[in-house]
Amino acid sequence: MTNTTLFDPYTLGAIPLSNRIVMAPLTRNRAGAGFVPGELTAEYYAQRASAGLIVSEATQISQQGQGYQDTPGIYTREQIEGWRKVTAAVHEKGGRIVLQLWHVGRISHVDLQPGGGQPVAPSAIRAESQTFVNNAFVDVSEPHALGIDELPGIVDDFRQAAANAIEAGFDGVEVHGANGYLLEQFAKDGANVRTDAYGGSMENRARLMLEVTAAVAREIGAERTGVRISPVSPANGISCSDPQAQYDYIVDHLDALGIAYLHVVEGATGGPRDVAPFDYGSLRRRFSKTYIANNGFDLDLATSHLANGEADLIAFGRPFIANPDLVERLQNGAPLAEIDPATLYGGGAAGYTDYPRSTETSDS
Ligand code: 8OZ
Repeated sequence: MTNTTLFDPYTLGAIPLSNRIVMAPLTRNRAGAGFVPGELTAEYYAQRASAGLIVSEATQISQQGQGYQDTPGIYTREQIEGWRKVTAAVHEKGGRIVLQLWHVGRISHVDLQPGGGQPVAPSAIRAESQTFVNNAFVDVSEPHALGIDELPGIVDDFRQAAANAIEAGFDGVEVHGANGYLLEQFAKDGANVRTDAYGGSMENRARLMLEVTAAVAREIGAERTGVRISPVSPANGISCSDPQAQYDYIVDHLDALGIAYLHVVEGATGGPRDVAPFDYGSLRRRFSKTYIANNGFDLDLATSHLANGEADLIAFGRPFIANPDLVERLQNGAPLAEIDPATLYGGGAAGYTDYPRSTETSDS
């Protein structure tokens, strides 16, 4: 047991944090034309800058990597300039923010892909999942299997996106290796039936995630690089027959890269923590640097996790949507506001930047 609390400062690799509360990545679908984040997004993140660390919403590294309408990118000059406004606004408030680098793989639709082509995947297996495009939920499109000669280009897109993130003023990046998207599609055998060096064995399935992370860490520094994983989450129609062995292997090799943090969605993303048996302590022990735990935490569970040494930092997702001052509310025991599900994805300021701070509520 330790006396560490959520409100104690922490040093995450190269990034000093004022507390141990992380704002988890949250997709909000409010990017403007050209998938560029604007002033409203800067205001949204600045309102939440009292988090020790903000992990941005998932951000596509290329047009091919996009799977939902109006999500932001980090592959054009305009996107870099848009994000610069966000990082400046967060830093102005004393906050810290990393960018989550995203390639959706098969969780996409032809209407979002370059030239209206098929989405890409490790294998030509369509996910039992839906995406949001043309203002409607629709089944994802049939993907095509990536040729082995196409993989270096994807690794390089991640590398370039990481460089762009640093140019845009981010404190670091998080590689999105979770939730049924491209890197997890390679890692989990429910989506990967390849017979080349990127499929079959545990080592082969882990290869793309490890190559991407190594390229990103080489580009911007391991001390500014994190990875998010979700070993047992069925999100986006994915499955894995050997998650403990596979993720023990992945985490051993992520640790060898010397990256700053591991961010683990424990259980089903946005759902039950006990969806399947899994020993997260095994990942914690294998990873020598910062372990961020996520999924379904409240103050009590977060406090006991820190006290028991089960995590260094705790990431809260949905509570940050309706509580821009979540850190202060947790610290003061103030009640938490509930989200309006109708304004989660897309739209403007309503349900995005208009949730009041606790003090504003009691003053009015
Ligand atoms: C909700 C809606 C769309 C995408 C994830 C990036 O689950 C997402 C996402 C979440 O990681």
